[in-house]
Amino acid sequence: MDDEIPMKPASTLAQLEEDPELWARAVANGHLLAASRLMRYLDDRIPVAINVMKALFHQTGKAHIIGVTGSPGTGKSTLVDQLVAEARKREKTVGVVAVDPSSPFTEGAILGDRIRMKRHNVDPGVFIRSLATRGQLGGLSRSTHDIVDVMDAMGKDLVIVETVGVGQDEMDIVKLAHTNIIVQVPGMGDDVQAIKAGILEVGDIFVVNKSDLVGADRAVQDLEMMIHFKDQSSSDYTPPVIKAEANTGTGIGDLMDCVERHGQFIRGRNGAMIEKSRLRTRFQEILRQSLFEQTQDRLKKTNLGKNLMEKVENRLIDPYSAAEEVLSAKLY
Ligand SMILES: Nc1nc2c(ncn2[C@@H]2O[C@H](COP(=O)(O)OP(=O)(O)O)[C@@H](O)[C@H]2O)c(=O)[nH]1
Ligand SMILES: [Mg+2]
Repeated sequence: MDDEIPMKPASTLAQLEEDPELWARAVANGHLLAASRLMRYLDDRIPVAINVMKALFHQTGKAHIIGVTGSPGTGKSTLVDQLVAEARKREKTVGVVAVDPSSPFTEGAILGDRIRMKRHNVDPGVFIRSLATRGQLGGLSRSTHDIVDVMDAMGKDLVIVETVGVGQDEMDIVKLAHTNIIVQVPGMGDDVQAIKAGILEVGDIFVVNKSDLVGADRAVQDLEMMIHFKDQSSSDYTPPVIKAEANTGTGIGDLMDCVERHGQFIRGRNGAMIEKSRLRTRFQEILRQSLFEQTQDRLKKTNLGKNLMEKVENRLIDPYSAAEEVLSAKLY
């Protein structure tokens, strides 16, 4: 086969950097080094990575993308670890992306996740990637999706994204998953309130994890009631509520059944619409990020940004006019 990649890693990788098409093919063929290096380059914003993404685009769109969202400590990582094991039992390959930008212990959390998921590290059917997000203004969502696309292109059947459901970025991530699992734990009345404010709208499956704790049944009832009262006239899908104990694996089979059922549901008459909306979001977020970066770039190259900032601080100019001045300045 002429698209077979030579096995000597060093020369192969050097070769790839000169040929984005070859690199993309190596990723699509499941070449692990090619994929990890691409992910690293995407993190570091190395331009050649974008060319590889362009070449990879037509290999994407096959994976079932699953978001796992919930507050820190609800047991998302433990649950994802179990889901991976369950998916492997069902002979599916899996990619995992762990994102936790809000935690001050991000490094530690990620390390913990790595250790927890270590048992999957030797399994070639599983690819795990943690995203440490160091102040990437507005870019979290884009990088996450780049990574998801790479795993999709690698041919993973499922790509699971673990994220904390708080900020705008995370809501963007939620928009990009086919199936959103929202994780709750018993006794979080306030969180149930927070759910009302938005997450209820995007949840396809709700999990009451730590159901060994007091109040699990009550939490299930509360959620079911809220789902029931939500306007469902436009949908023939009702999000299920599952009780689980991630640390023992209880309820995981049920959960995976629900994931598969939801996958079938969206592949039905809603499929094309959801796919279009995902691509629209992706395009908008790339555009937003590119414009932002381009503007930052322009500001750095001159003193304009600094000068305007000082003027705004001293009330010499209003912030709207300052922003307009940046956008209309001829900097090149
Ligand atoms: N009691 C109980 N503890 C759990 C359960 N699932 C996870 N945990 C524990 O909850 C803690 C946080 O789990 P983790 O998966 O890191 O949560 P994350 O921050 O949402 O990813 C860990 O100590 C887990 O062992 C469960 O079903 N019951
Ligand atoms: Mg976690």
